[in-house]
Amino acid sequence: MQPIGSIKAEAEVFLKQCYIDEGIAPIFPYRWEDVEEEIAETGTYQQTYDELVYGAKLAWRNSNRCLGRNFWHNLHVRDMRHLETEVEMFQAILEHIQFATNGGEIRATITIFKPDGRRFWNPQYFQYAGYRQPDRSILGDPGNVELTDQAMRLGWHPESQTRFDYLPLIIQLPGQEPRWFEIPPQLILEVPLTHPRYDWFGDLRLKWYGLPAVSNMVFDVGGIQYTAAPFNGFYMGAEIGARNFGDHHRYNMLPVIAERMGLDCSQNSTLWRDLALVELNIAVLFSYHQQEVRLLDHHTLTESFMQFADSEHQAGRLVQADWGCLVPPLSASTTPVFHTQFDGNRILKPNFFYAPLPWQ
Ligand code: NRG
Repeated sequence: MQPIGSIKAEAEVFLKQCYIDEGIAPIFPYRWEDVEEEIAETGTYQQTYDELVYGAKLAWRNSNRCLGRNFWHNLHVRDMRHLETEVEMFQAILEHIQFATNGGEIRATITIFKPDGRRFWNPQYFQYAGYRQPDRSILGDPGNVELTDQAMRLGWHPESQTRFDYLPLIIQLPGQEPRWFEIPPQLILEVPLTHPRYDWFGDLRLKWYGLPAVSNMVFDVGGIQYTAAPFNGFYMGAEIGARNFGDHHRYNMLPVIAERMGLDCSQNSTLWRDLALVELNIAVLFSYHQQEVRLLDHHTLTESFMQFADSEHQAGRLVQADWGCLVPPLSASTTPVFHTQFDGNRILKPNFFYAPLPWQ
């Protein structure tokens, strides 16, 4: 529980801004009177649906590491604060998945649960397990080894271990043991990767999911911390092509692809990694487009981010940005963001924050 003083101070700043921006400033004093009373009586206050919607959009706009912020106006906000049990929450997540996936026409969506410390252990709805092998290699996604250990500790056991097993969704209510739930596979839109010129690419049997839904960040708004408020936008191709499959400590596919391409991998200076990286990214963009699953390439998305910066300036606001996170992980200097110095990297609220790992 946070001190009343800080809830009150943050609530006042947030609500004032909300009512001014929404063009209903004259209502603010009445609303504030009620909120002050509610905080005095209960130590906290209930935000209205409209305040929640406004706050969630602002939190997105304030996310210094997000390149997709030009779309901040288009966020679907699902108010699920009335739900109590893990089963009810899981049901709401399945609905989130269906609504947001929308047959590939991904819709940016956030589902907000009761702000009582409940949380998801998974960083995203969809995460592939990473299994430790006897020879110390990892089967699956090495990025998820710890979460996989935790899921197994809680009693989850996959029928057979493959490179692409979805981990169960782990939900924990305050003061209780976490419970896990398996997401029905038919709800998960997946994209098998193929390449427009390399027929052998399909033989690698790579695939990824369409919906990046972040479930481990705290939505912090007006003095209230929504510890379970999963949200999604859509992918930038390079998240998958450069990082998830390209990183040495993830699926590490560059050596395999370079070999299939017949590149000379004996020296760094042949740039075999760079050549393989570009072809891998082409495969991601090509496959998602062909299957009509919404995502953007890093050129188009960074251009859209520059439009966001322009419109923010036109609205008289500064653009807070974490340059190092916004610059795409390949071909950085071919994108406009690389050549731009933004106004600062201050953390404004409302915003989304990381919480400490739940099992530590
Ligand atoms: N890089 C991660 C996903 C992080 C969030 N990315 C988004 N978020 N696009 C990955 O899975 O590759 N979003 O809300 O759209």
